Amino acid sequence: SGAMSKNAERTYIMVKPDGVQRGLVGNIISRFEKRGYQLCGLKMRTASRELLEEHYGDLKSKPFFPGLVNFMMSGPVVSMVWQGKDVVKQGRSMLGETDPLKSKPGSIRGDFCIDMGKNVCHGSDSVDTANEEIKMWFKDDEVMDYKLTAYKDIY
Ligand code: RTP
Repeated sequence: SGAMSKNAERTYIMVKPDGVQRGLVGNIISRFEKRGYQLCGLKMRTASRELLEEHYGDLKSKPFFPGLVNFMMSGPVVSMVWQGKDVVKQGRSMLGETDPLKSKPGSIRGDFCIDMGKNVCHGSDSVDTANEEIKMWFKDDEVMDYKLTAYKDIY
């Protein structure tokens, strides 16, 4: 049961409006699938200001906050819940650094962007934050709980 709960870790990954505009949704989903993670939630919508101000609540005092919220409202985003071993940390590492200049080729940001303001994707920075963000962006019945039978030896 220790192993079960470890593999049940979940994170919130979001393709930002620039990633959607540039047709990167499929590539990003594919990276998580191929790595071995399980897709538990998936939806698209243009987020409200209220939701974005809650999501970026810890950045409210930053000078870039208004621009960040406006950019995030500029078009639809794709929200995802991914599940599996160490998925919060692994997800951050697959995304790359916030600053694309520090992002290594091979990461999503390292492969696809050069601008901090348009860095393609978001990933939760801790297990606690992940659980909060999943609650913000998904209703309970929009997050699936199912067994991956093809990987029954792993999961
Ligand atoms: P994210 O939440 O989007 O995954 O990004 P993060 O944790 O790596 O970085 P965070 O500090 O939470 O910043 C959130 C987003 O704000 C934009 N940003 N712009 N112009 C700037 O100095 C600046 N700093 C951050 C980025 O788009 C970042 O992803």
